[in-house]
Formats: sequence, C-alpha cells, structure tokens
Amino acid sequence: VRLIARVRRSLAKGEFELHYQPKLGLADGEVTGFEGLIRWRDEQGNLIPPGMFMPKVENTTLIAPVTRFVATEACRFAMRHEQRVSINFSVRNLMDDALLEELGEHVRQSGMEPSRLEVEITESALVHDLFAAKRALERIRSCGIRVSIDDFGTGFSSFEYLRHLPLTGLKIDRAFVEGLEHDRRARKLMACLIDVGHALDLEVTAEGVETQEQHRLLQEMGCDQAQGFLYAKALPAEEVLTWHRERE
Ligand code: G
Ligand code: G
Ligand code: NA
Ligand code: MN
Repeated sequence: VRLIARVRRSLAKGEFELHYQPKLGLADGEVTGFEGLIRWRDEQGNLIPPGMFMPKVENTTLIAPVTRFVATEACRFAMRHEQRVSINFSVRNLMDDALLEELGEHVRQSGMEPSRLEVEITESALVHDLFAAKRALERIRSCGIRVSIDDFGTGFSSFEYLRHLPLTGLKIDRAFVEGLEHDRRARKLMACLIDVGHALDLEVTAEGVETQEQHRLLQEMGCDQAQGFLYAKALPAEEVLTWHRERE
C-alpha cells in the first residue's frame, strides 16, 4: 500500500524513466530496434529496477498510467530517432479497452509509423483469457502496431494458441540461450523453437545473449534477432544513442 502511494506520487513528479536495450539483426549485426524498460529514480536519486515495484503495480489500476507513460516515452523515442521500439504490456493492460483506444489514437495523432512500435506480452498473460487476449491483440494490430510473445517457452505453453493470435514476433526466453554452448540438447531445442516461430511467419528474437559463442550459434541457426548483455544492457536514451553511434 505504501509502495503504491509512492509510485503514484513519483509518477506525478516525473520520477520514472524509460531505458532502452538494443536488439540486433543476426544476419548483419545491425541494430534493429530497442526494448523500453522502466526504471524508477527515487527521491535520493537511486535507480530502482522494475522487479522491485512492477509486480505490485501490475495488480493495481496504477498500471494504466504507468503504461501510458512508457508508451508515450517509447513513441517519442521512436519518432525522434527513427527507430523501432518495443514496450511491455501486462494482463491488465490487455484488458483495458480505454488504454488500447488511447494507444491507437496516440500513434495516429503523432503521425509515427505504427509498425515502429511493438508490444511485448508474456505467454502467461495471453493464456489467462485467450478469447479476450485475441480481441485485444486484433485491436492493437489493427492500428499497425506489432505484437510479440515475450519469454516464450517458459509460461504455460500450448502451441495451439499461437495459431489463433495475430502475432508478428516471438521472443525466446533467455533460459533457452543459457545452455547453448555446452549442451547439444539445448541447441536442438533452440533450433526447434526458431522453426516454430518461422513456421508461423514470426520474427524470432533470442533474449539474454551474453557470449560471442551464443551469438554465433544463434546466427548459424537462422534466428532473426538477438538481445542481451553481450551487446548492451538497458541504458538511458542518451547513452544508448551514444552506444549506437560508436558502434557504427
Ligand atoms: O529491465 P529489467 O530486466 O530489470 O526488467 C525486469 C522485468 O520488469 C522484466 O520482466 C520486464 O518485462 C519488466 N518490465 C520492465 N519495464 C516494464 C514496463 O514498462 N511494463 C511492464 N509491464 N513490465 C516491465
Ligand atoms: O521479461 P523481459 O524479457 O521483458 O525482461 C527483460 C529483462 O532481462 C531485463 O530485466 C533485463 O535487464 C534482463 N536482461 C536483458 N539482457 C540480459 C542478459 O543478457 N542476461 C540476463 N541475465 N538478463 C538480461
Ligand atoms: Na519484454
Ligand atoms: Mn522477455
């Protein structure tokens, strides 16, 4: 309760920031976009990671204004720097018709290319209420915004639901990337997951890439994109742009 009151106050005071973690195309190593990840700069100037407050926030109506902030920041970044940006949605966001309406309206009015924006949703959020999720995703897609499944392979996974949802991307959970170098079975499993994504015409991203060898293996397997500490952690806008410039 105290936490929620503090989050509400901090939101009004502008103490939240969106940091950006790059995604790379594995075919050519070029930056393809960024994932926006929220951070809380508290009164003392400490940076609080989302794991410390988002699980609580996600269970309250406060998730709407928090997500509105994230979406606004992400769209601004996407437009200003002509980049693709993804944001994370929680179950509540998906069931919030007013928020979905507002997001579509915001994208239309801003004049940004809607496909520059992508919404990431975990498997578990989708299967929570598949019928409602499908309607919500159709609504998001109808605005031209992209939709990908986050942390794929770790939720309650039936593959059947994939066929019914209007997805554009699939992010394979970092748990599958971890074992790649040392475990032949992990490599086979990863290859299959990539195939599942491609069979459904989805853009496949591997999360949590930390070593050059993992990068090489994913490239060899034909994975489309990679994201992870090997390239960069989530950084403030200015820093990630500097990182991007220096890489070129
Ligand atoms: O950035 P970091 O790896 O610390 O993020 C931890 C978790 O917080 C991740 O699961 C991420 O999806 C979640 N998270 C970060 N930013 C947001 C956000 O804007 N909205 C939601 N719903 N979750 C977020
Ligand atoms: O659940 P989601 O995929 O949105 O969470 C992103 C989280 O993953 C962030 O907290 C981010 O800091 C973390 N992350 C990003 N890259 C890596 C990585 O290479 N290794 C590990 N261990 N975590 C990562
Ligand atoms: Na995510
Ligand atoms: Mn993820």
